Amino acid sequence: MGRRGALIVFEGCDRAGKTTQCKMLVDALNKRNIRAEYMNFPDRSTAIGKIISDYLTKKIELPDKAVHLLFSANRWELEPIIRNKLASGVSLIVDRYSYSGVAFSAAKKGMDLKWCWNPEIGLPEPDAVLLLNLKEEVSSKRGGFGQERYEVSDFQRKVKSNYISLKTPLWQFIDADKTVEDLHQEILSTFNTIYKNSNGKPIQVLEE
Ligand code: 2DT
Repeated sequence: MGRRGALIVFEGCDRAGKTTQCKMLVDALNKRNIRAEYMNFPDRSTAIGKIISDYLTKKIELPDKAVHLLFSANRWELEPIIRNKLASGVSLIVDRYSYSGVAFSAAKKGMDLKWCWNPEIGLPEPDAVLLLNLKEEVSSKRGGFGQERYEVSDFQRKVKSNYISLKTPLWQFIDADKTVEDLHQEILSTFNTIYKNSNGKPIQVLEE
């Protein structure tokens, strides 16, 4: 039996370059014969993901708590796949995870961090969470927000402060204010360390 894959999560506010960097990392690893795949949450392709997508594009309205549980259920429906892939040696580069789930929902009125974290307990814990950090002055120069729910500055500010509250030793803050290629090189070298350190360690689960 070979080694398990590493579970690496990317988090951060909109426009920090998460998706671009996740995909570049997967390509670079595959070129180096390290098996890796991209995953993203919400995964809008599943039955639950379709409801989430309708909510984000404002086609439907849902109570805050209900939609929070759908985002979480979207991770739980993929949990067996995550476990199988990691066990078979595939590293997963995940674009948003439970931390986005909590940081976004808890930015709403009447939603607290603890309540929001509860349904995440028991999901596979990442080997590392890379938070791509961008100062607001810089992110606002990267073009306007889209039309989806949550794409407004005030809300994103609350999300950012929630991310800070969720910080654990697994987190690594990465300054995203650099060229795409420089950021990629930094992430690649960070990955190498995480990959080495995760060898032989069983996957843990998210705890209270
Ligand atoms: P993308 O723009 O990355 O598709 O995200 N979100 C995400 C939540 O509110 N809860 C979650 O659990 C997750 C994973 C963040 C779409 C939006 O969905 C938010 C932005």
